[in-house]
Amino acid sequence: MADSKHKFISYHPHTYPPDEMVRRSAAYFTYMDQRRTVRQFSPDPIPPKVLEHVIRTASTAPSGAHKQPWTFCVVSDPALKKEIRVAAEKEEHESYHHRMSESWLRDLEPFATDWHKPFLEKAPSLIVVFKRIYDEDDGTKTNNYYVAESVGIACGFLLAAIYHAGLVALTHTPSPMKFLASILNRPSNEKPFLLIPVGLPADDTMVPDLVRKPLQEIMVRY
Ligand code: IYR
Repeated sequence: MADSKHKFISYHPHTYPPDEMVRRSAAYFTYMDQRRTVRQFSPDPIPPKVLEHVIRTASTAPSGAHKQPWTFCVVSDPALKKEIRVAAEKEEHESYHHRMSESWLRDLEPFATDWHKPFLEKAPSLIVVFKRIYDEDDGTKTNNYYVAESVGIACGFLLAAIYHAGLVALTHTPSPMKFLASILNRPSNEKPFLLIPVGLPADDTMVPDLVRKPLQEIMVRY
C-alpha cells in the first residue's frame, strides 16, 4: 500500500446495518430536498464563524491529486459589495439585452430574473469562489488537475453546509465574471468560478414552484 516516503494511516468511517443505511439515506434526501435557491435576502448579519465553518466543510471535498485548487473570498464590506453589484449589473445588462439567445431568455422566465442584482448588496456576505488553474511553489508553477470538477464538488459541499447551518444561498454566475478577479485583486492563477450570496431569507421570500425530475428520469440501472 504505502512506501516508506508516503505513509498511509488507518481509517474507520462510520458504518451502519442495512436498515439503518436505508433510514439515514431517506432522511438525508428528505432534508436536502427542502433546500431551495433563494434570491431575496434579509440584511440581518450572520455570525462570521458560520462562514468559516461552511468554508472548512467545502474544503473537505475530494480534489484531483488532493491539490485543493480553490480560494473562497468572503466579501462583507458594503462598499466592496456595491462595487461588485455595479460591475455585475453592467455585464448582466449587456447579457440580457444583447448576449443571451431568445431560447435562453425563455428558459429563464420561470425564475423571473433580469439584469438587476440587488442581492449582491443586500445579502450580508458574498462568497466568491475562485478556481486555481495552477499553483506556484517557490516561484515554480505546479499543476492542478480536474480543477473544475474539484471546485464544483467543493461548491456542492459548501451549499449543503450553508443549508445545514440554517442559511440560504444563491449560486450566481454573472457572465462574464472576470471583473471579480480585478475587484478582489486575485493573482493571475485564480479564475472566478461562482459568486454565492449567503444570508438569512427575507421575510417575504418566494421561490419558483419547481419540480425535481423523478428517479426514473435520472437513474439507469444495468
Ligand atoms: N447570469 C444571469 C442569467 C442566468 C443564467 C442562468 I443558466 C440561470 O440559471 C439564472 C440566471 C443572471 O444571473 O441573471
